[in-house]
Amino acid sequence: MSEFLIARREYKPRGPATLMDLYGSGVSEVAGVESLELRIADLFPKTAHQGLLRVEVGGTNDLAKADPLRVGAVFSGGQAPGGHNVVGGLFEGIRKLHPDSTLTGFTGGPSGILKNQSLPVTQELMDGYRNTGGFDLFGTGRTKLESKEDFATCARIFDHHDLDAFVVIGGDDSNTNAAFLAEYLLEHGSKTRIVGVPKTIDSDLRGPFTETSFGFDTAVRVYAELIANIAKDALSGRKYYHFIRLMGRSASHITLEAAMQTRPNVALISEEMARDGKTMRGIVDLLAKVVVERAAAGKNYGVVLVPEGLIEFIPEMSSLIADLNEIIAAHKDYIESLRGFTAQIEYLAGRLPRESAATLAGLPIDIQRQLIMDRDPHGNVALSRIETEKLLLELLSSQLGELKSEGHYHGKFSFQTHFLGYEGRCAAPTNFDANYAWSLGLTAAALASSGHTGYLAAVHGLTLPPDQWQAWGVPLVSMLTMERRKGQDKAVIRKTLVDLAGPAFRWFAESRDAWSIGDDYRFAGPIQYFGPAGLVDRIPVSLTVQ
Ligand code: FBP
Repeated sequence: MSEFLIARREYKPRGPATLMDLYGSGVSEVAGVESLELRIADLFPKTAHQGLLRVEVGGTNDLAKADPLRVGAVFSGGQAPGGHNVVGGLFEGIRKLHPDSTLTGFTGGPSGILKNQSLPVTQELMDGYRNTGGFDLFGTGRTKLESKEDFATCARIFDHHDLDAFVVIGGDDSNTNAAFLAEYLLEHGSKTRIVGVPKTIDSDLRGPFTETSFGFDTAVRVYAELIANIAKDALSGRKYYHFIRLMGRSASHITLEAAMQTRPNVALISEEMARDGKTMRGIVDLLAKVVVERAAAGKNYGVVLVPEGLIEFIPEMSSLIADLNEIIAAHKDYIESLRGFTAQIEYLAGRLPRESAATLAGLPIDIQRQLIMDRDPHGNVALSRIETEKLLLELLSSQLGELKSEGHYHGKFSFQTHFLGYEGRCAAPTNFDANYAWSLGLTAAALASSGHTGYLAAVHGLTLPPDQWQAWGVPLVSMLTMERRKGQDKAVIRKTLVDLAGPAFRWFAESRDAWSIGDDYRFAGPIQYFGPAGLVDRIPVSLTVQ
């Protein structure tokens, strides 16, 4: 173990007072059922009637247990800093309620359940992982559990392990699956209760009781440190534009937060581009304007942030992706049987509507290739592999060339590209994420032991000191909506996008003009794990602005 990990292990996560003494707490239903869309209510006859739960001291459903609890857990989807602390909180919580309670981790993600691959969590094991990044304790994966056969296998495996509860630590898609699994298990008389935990660096699993997901804070702080370093480099060398694509799948929460922390010259927010109906050409115009103005001020350098999901929000590109998704879903086997990229692209182009075929044909070959790559098991296009920043740069370079030939631009345009994503997903959690994830684990323990099923563990009030946070159980069905996936209408948890009327975006929109021409770069610095509270206990800026 490194000196850092040894020292960091000593950090004792903080959280709501109610969770710190689970033995004296209970879970109460505090609000009735939300009215659900009929198509969704019909899919969930057993769980659609469930109301909001709160974990509180002396709640109606006493948590103290006469018998030990047997609980299982799995990581599902992309890594997010704090995952090990969720497991730590869950383990501590069920052992507080009964010292002989056991926790079994299923390995390699949801496929580990189907293959019955698991390991027992012990105190000694947990001690080595407390406050560490990564999901390496159990591993993770993106297998989607959605068929009746998958659910039947889960029921059999849970029964084999005699599990009272099972905790899914996952994002929107994984928690959607958790809602269906909870319903299936109830319907088939299984005793295993399902609890979800909101995980994802993308922070797109938000709701009235979930201000962000765990992992977001740490990941953005890593990116902000790197962006600020790059900005210093740009300012020192004065010869490059740095186009930095940031992870985050569809929503631009990561880019918005990173921009608030670092103040780049331009930060594109996908949701705003979509609201304004910006085409690819419109976005390139916007970038060209900044480059031309900066050149006039003698500045041939700068920093531009590009969210990885941008491409899905550009009207012609989103139509193309939707059309491709439908064709790929319907003809997957045939397309895979075609030999080589050219044959595949010709087949797809021949089936696309005319406008989409024209859009596809106008794209560089590399981007075409990236757009038709395998979808993930949830039907999502692999956004992290689409080099949107390079597409923008290709178009921008040619536009600047035209402007130069017309005498409107006299600068020099050289660039560097970066993609920041995987660098931040397994960093050691910040204090905020360490506390938040631990509290979510404890909340999951409370919900698991109270016998409720089909709930998302939620910890709310995150701008307050951790001991004032509140713990909730939100019915997963209340988060569902109908969406088109893989060519079909499906009940899914909708990704929460940046709210353009919300305080964080408004603050950004009011501040950014000064950043585009000035060099207002803010040196965010690295995550601090030791030192004064003002440095170590920071929380995401986007949560604090009013
Ligand atoms: P989750 O939604 O599963 O948490 O994944 C988040 C994410 O990091 C996205 O930001 C990114 O697009 C994707 O995972 C990358 O996936 P993979 O790890 O499969 O390359």
